[in-house]
Amino acid sequence: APDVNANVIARGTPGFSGADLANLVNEAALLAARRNKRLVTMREFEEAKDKVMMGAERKSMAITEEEKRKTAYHEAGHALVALHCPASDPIHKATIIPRGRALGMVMRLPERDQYSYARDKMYANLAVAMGGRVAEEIILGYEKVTSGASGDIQMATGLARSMVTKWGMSEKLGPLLYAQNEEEVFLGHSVARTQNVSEATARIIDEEIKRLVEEAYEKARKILTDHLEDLHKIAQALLEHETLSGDEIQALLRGEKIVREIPPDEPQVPRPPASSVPTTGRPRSDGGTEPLPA
Ligand code: NHX
Ligand code: ZN
Repeated sequence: APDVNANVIARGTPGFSGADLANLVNEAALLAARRNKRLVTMREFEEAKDKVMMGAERKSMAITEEEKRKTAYHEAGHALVALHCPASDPIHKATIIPRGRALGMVMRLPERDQYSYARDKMYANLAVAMGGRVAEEIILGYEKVTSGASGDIQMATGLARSMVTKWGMSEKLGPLLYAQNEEEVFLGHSVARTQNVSEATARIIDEEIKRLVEEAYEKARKILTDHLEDLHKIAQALLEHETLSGDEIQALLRGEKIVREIPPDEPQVPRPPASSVPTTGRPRSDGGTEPLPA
């Protein structure tokens, strides 16, 4: 369908500037042009959005079946934990197509603009972050767990640290700001690390961060072991289809089969000569349109 749903694009591009959106529109137009299409459709917008937000697809990357299986279970773990955390943003898509630095990812999207961040969503995000590593551990076994979850671990640790040191979310530490080990930057040089918490407090901060992340790990572990069949279902479907939307994952778990209407790559509309390059630009008074970059 050629309809472009601006609402869906808006939901999927939180924090984009006007320039970012212009770039997105250009990428989508370039994709359409490459496909000899006369119209830019949602399909091009989706692909352009993924490229702009997460880096280019790396379909040529040589990945072993074993690596694919590991990635499928890791992403299925994130997805299944997200489905069981009501405070989590809904899943937009899960994929095992490598992109940028990642072998796979689960993208969640907020349903509307968010102006604040509540405790229940933080806990959900911690558990979802742990879901990938936990799935690896359940499926591959302790010995075969990989370093791949470093990004998830970094995200979860950073979130837990903010909760404890900035957002007053630890009972033990209370609603205080603990600016720990702030780097002093003087004339572009980092001069000294000022210690503005006592050693005793620093220890409690570390303990509280660890507690939050470990509780999230245990929560993810419980969800995945309680719903192991669903974990297998999602991973298998990822191995088969490579990318699943959030709706498809939910349908799958309801027992529905995933049916794909494969959109024809090039709807064979005859191309009129010359000015047939798809454009999203505003028509000019001379009848032309804004040029696309080479
Ligand atoms: C490697 N890359 O280094 C391979 C090529 C665990 C299935 N041997 O968590 O791709 O393992 O849910 C930000 C963005 C580390 C931070 C990407 C930190 C990629 C991504 C290394 C999935 N999906 N990890 C993930 C992944 C890897 C990496 C990152 C990052 C994997 C994982 C990368
Ligand atoms: Zn992950």
